[in-house]
Amino acid sequence: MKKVLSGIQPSGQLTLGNYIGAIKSYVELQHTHECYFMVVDLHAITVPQEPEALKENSAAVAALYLAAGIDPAKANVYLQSHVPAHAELGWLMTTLSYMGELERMTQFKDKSAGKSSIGTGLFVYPALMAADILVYNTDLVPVGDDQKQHLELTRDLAQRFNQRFGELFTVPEPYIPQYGARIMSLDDASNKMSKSNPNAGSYIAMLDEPDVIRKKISRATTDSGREVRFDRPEKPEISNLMSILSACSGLTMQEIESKYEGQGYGAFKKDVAESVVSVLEPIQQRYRDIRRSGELEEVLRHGAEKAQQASSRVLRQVKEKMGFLV
Ligand code: AQP
Repeated sequence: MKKVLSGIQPSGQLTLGNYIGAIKSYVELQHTHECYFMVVDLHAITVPQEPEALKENSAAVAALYLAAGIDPAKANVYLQSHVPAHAELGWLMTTLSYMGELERMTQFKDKSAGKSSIGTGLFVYPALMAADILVYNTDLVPVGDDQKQHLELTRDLAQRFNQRFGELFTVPEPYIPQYGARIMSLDDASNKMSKSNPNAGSYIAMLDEPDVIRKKISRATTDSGREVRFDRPEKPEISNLMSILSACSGLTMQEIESKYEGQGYGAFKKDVAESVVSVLEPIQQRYRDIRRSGELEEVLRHGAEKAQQASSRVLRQVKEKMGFLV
């Protein structure tokens, strides 16, 4: 069975972007692959996090995984910080990476832009992400297209290691959903929808109340004109809402275009909102049950145990090849 690994940072409330671009694929992949779905808390601290908020957000991300349909009997669900091999291989990968290649990462450039002091963790984090993936010899990594560059770096580091120390790492491939690989912000379709955006109107949180979702979508910026047409360069805002509707309803872009022909934006936006509510409302209900039940702790402990077994085998091989006494 091929292996899949992915993770989401507990750096705020998960958004519809996280759901469509990541979690939705996780749920599908668990049936056909050996899956490792982490809460990447070590990544979250590359920007400052309040300790209490980090704890709550970590539990919330894990509970949302389960609520969205990830089955802990099929997939390993755990916190990155509970499996020390990640941080250990992260250091080894850091020593294999070059300043120049890390400096080229657009996410680093975006997150550090305009800051007077930039954390070192933010800079070296792609090496930790590479370790997360390589420590299981992962085949496939479901990522939104914003993460493609980091995956390229992972592939380079895997090949560099294999050339220098002998074949060991699987060189992983990205798995990118056709639509929804990049859900954009509701107030400006030139930015991706992001949980750390200070304007809550720019994103739909997976735990937003249905009426809040309706309000946010009705207020979403729209392009001029009244034609519902998928055309990212000419109609970025409408194309974004179409991607959301397509991901939440299963309709193709063509079906959406013909359904709203001659109707203007009003009816279309209403249906986008209802499709999102119909996907998120049952997840929210299950989320509340999971948080109340107290089952999370056991799921995370069990997931970490299995991940620990798998990762320590590969880490040992890495250390042997690099010349550590093991
Ligand atoms: N807007 C998005 N559209 C599609 N996919 C998205 N992802 C995130 N936002 C979108 C995918 O979700 C996974 C986990 O992302 P993350 O939360 O660990 O980091 P991120 O990509 O930096 O997400 P955010 O919301 O923008 O977080 P902050 O604001 O904390 O930096 C990834 O697979 C990502 O592609």
